[in-house]
Amino acid sequence: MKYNHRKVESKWQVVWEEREIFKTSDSQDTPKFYCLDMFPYPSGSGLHVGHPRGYMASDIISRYKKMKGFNVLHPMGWDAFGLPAENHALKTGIQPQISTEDNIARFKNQIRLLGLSYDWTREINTTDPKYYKWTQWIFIKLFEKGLAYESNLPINWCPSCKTGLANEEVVNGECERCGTKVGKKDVRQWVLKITKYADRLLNDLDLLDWPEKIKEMQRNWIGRSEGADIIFKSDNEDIKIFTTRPDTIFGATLLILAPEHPFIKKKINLIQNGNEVKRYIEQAKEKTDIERSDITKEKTGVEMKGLFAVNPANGENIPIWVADYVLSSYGYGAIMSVPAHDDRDYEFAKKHGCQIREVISGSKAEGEIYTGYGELINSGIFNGISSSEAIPGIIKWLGGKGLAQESVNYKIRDWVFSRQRYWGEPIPLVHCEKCGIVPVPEKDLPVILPEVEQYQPTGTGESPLAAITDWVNTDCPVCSGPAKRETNTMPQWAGSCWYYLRYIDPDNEKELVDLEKERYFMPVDLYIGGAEHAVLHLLYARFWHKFLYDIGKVSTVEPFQKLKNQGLILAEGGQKMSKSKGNVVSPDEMVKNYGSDALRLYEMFIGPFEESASWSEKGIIGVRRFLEKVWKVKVTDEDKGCDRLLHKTIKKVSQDIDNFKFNTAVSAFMILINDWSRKEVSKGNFAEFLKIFYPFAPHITEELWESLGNNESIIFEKWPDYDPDMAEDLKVNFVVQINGKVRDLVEIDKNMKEEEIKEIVFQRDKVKKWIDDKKVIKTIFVENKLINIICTS
Ligand code: ANZ
Ligand code: ZN
Repeated sequence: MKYNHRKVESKWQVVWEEREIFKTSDSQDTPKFYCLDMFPYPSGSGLHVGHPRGYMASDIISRYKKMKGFNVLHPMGWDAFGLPAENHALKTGIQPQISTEDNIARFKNQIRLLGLSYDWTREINTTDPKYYKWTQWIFIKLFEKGLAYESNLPINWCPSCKTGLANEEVVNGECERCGTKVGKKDVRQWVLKITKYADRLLNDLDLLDWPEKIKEMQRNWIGRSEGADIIFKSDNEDIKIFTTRPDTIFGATLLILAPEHPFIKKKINLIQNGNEVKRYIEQAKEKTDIERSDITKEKTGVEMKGLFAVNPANGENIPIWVADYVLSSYGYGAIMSVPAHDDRDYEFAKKHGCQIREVISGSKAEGEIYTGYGELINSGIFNGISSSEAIPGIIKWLGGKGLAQESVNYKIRDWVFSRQRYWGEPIPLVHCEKCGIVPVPEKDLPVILPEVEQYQPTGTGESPLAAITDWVNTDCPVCSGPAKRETNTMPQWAGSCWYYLRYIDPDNEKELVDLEKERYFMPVDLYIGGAEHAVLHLLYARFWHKFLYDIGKVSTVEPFQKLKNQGLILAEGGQKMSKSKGNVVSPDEMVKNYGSDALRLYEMFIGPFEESASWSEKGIIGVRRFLEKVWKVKVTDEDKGCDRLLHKTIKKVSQDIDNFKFNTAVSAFMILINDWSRKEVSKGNFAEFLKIFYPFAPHITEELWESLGNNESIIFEKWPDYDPDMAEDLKVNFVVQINGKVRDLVEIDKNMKEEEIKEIVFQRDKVKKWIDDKKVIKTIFVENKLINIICTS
């Protein structure tokens, strides 16, 4: 009978659903395994074959763990708030509520066709009020603990999306969503104090089994620097600077302020060239922080003539400059500039003719400066001391005069959390003239996102919700007086900060998650998704999780114990798949033509899981042929005895799944089936093969399993054990003779051919020694026993 994948696959998808075999049990009598996929944003264009590569891997792991006796939690849902649906609404007038629902239906259908083993009874959708009630609840807890605050500082603003953005959403100075250059704007906003968790977010990375690359990106993003705050006095004012190199202070020959520094405004009348300074400050406003800190750009700046600052180490009067490479957003927006030992300061001083004084001795190349640690020179009482001693020494010395103290700085900024857009969770706060800002009481949650007619962002810093007066006007929950609702919405990252908790207890109306269930299922044992979320979702979720830990809602300090990133699948030819390039391969079509099992198997076979790989239609055709060979294996009731290759395959596949080497597991299957296509295979052996093949190609294996006379799904079978002795390659001790005398003994695989053995043998020192410069005349070979090398004597 021919292998008809359409018939087989749709049959089993229905059976699985009807028998609810992927339903996760809440009873806690077996060990659990929580296997989580990053849930998708249901976009309008559907999935391409690259998206589900991670889902296929997590599906293999989930089915494998289930057969190993774990109670597997393997859920799926929808991260459905966000700009694309809203922009679509702007273009077409179709409500985001409706297009989102359509897109989810489409995605779900695509995912179903792949035969993935999700427990759909736990499906969640971040735009469902029953879900976002708890997103709002968490926000209120953050607010109550002083971790959500209102701010009016200038923030990143995307002029195209007409909304504020978090630092993490600005990539190389551009909006993460639309690529428009991001500017600054003064907008009232809600900010979350992620900085309060900076140290824990940094330190606890050590607890995680994550790719080192992602951990390093988070470390850099948090950017912890140890150093000192030092006060420079000028005209009776204190100017505080942050430095990581207090040991260089005797070489601080100028003080440089960021253009936004308040000292400048305050003293503008004392500055002889005040107009020039003002002009410079205006120009600086046009630049982004990225441009300003670009090391390849020329270091511009203006001296503030008539003003001086006192270097607290040596009492010298040093000039004060304004320069835009000093950022107002880091440290105190002021630096002590040490041209002899800092590259940027050196460039600046060279260009503007400022004094350069060496204070650390160290060897350097011609025309360069020394930026390392060393011995102090030109540094008064600290001369001759090493940097490592001088750093605490100088801090202590100046500290005694009240001019310095140890300090730690972070690059990470608080998280700008409000968006001036429509399609997001309303921030559940009320502004009352009498009571101020009041959180909406828990009993009144969720604050439902009202339907609007106009999605147009206003661009004024207010969201489209501000125009719905009967929604905005409300009663104050405290005094019942007239009050107005907060009209900003949450960013697209809010719902994904805690969704993994909701799968554990999706219908709980009293709590975001039942504590006992949480304790059983958490942490997530394996999290699979793209690497592009390194400092966005993966950092934000860790932050919320730690907060939930602090208020006693979760029991683990980290949410995701192990993380794996899937590599991209590129188009044939190596380009990125995209709709605009017209090179997208649709999974639906592949499933139709070759079957879901073929697609799953091919995406695992295509290359190492974490590396990118190019699609090839020939490749999937090859895999499909392999499945046909599996279909045609001749099974017999006769006992054919033990099969060494089968044991070897069980061992290899088990280890490969544990190590995420799905590609080599597929190769192992191919080797086995090639061997089996030449013989008859006993029923028992074939059954063992089906069990290990099942996680990779579940439909065909269910069908073949049934044809062996089984009624239950193969998922309830126990993962096969292998006999370690049988799984070993057979080895033999092989004798090497030279001119009839035994000279060496080598262990080789049984049945090795003469040519292969020669390659090994002639490389051996013991053999080389005896042959030396003699000529080999002939060899005598006895399989599995010996080789006799006859040479000239
Ligand atoms: C004097 C000095 C001498 C410095 C030296 C470095 C080398 P990280 O490691 O990134 O934390 N700095 C401080 N505030 C700044 C700001 N707002 N804008 C631009 N630069 C700023 O860098 C800390 C160093 O960056 C500080 O140490 C300061 O320069 C500079 F041989 O102080 B240093
Ligand atoms: Zn009130």
